[in-house]
Amino acid sequence: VQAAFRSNLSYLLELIGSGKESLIFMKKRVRHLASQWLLATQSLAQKLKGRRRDQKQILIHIGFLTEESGDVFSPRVLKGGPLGEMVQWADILAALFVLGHSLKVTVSLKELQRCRVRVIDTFGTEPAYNLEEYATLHGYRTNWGYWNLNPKQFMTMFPHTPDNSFMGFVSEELNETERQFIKSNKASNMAVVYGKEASIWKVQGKEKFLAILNKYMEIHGTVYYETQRPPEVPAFVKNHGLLPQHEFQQLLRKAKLFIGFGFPYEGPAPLEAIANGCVFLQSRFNPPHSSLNHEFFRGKPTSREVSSQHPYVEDFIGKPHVWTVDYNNSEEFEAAIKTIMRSKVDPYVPYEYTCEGMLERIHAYIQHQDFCAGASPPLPVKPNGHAMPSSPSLFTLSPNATHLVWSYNASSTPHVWPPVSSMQVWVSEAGQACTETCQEHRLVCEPTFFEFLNKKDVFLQLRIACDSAESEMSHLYPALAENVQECYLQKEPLLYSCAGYSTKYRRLCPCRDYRKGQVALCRDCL
Ligand code: U2F
Repeated sequence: VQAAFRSNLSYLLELIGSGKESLIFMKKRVRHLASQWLLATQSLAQKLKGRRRDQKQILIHIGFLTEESGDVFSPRVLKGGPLGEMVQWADILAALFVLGHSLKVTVSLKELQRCRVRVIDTFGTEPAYNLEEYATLHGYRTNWGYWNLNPKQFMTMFPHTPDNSFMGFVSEELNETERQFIKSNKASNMAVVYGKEASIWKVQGKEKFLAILNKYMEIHGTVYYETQRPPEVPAFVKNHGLLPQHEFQQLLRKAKLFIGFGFPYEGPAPLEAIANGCVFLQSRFNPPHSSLNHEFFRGKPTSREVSSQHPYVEDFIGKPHVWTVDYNNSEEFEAAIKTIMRSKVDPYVPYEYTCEGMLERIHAYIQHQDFCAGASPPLPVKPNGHAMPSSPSLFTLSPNATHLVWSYNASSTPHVWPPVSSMQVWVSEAGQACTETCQEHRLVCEPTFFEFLNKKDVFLQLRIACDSAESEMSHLYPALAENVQECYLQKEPLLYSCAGYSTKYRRLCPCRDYRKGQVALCRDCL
């Protein structure tokens, strides 16, 4: 059956059901964003020009909200608890629905049937933690890992590691009237603090940096309270209490600055602040936080090092919208405040966080990702239909001997997605992850392509001399150990990893290009 775009969201609201604060929050959000979803649907329809799309039967099981899992979220929705996940779930539901798929939503384990899964996984699962046998043997066993899935089946909130699929959510875009309103109504001396739960305000050194901020700006908060001001929130802060999402966003429209205290990590609020014309100020983490040194990340199936409260906005957006400074350095902090107050900053939403961007991405995943075809993608096929053996002619060597470019175009490899035409191979430095290596070349690591590099021939083409080329299980392979001239191939496709690094190895990295503002998709990926 072909999927037909939908132009009315009311049936989705019925599907979501009711009875829990979490579901009520999600429905409000869907209703509020309905017109943006419909506009985005029209744009995507135009872009795809009537191309055939299959309608899928999709069961959305919101495991965190089931009674069986204890449903810790719902009772905290109105009390300052996490809302980020519900923001994302609401947006996923809306996107799948307007794309025209046939949905069923469940919040009870009893209704969960066997199905082909995609897992919504906020912080991501790296391959070393995913493969049970390997995780157990090498100390990567954690609370959430070892599901033995294709790592691309995990879908994250931000593009954390390219080993997983980036799902994301939406940040509301402003129309021209709203932009004009913001221009004339911004109060250059108004700051809003990021933190709806009192515990977030228990941060070391707060007195010092808040005193500096208070010299220049009027400080507002949206901290949940029952009867009186929480003791953690100083008296000079104007606390509005926890606001409904829409009112919180109205507050951001007036404010100049949105300031983070270091927690929560990687939530939606900084993107909303930037979308409403605020500057986001956050603290740099030195050393970075990770599952090795911070309680919040302990037990999460990732070794990712978090360099600030929100590395995505730090790396993908940056100044003038985002300032990442050392809060213990009073001069640096004060100078930032002064510059921010004087700066003119327009509202901004990265394309991948607009309704259209999210719709485009989910459409591409649904049409092209295939986790049933087996771990190995089919061999590239020549225009005449013959499968090509792995031969040196597959790559052309660039002048730089650590770099190979795939020399066939997309039409010669019709079954591989992303198309292999977007691939470039780079060799990492020792101690460097492929994620970084690709980034250095303005590319992104694409684990689907590891299959094409995991060959002795490729080392040859890179003019790397190998005394031996063993095939073993390691999330670092394919790689080479330079001083001993040993090369290593990967034995277990589930262990292909963009995120892995070790000072012992230089890794072979499959990189690809990406669309401006849409890192999940290569140029020819739609
Ligand atoms: C993140 O969860 P949070 O829910 O704490 O993330 P936030 O960025 O604080 O906010 C989520 C939403 O809360 C809304 C705001 C955001 O969309 O519009 N809100 C509101 O409705 N009223 C208010 O007064 C203030 C904000 C993250 F998303 C989770 O994945 C993590 O588990 C969690 C911990 O790191 O952080």
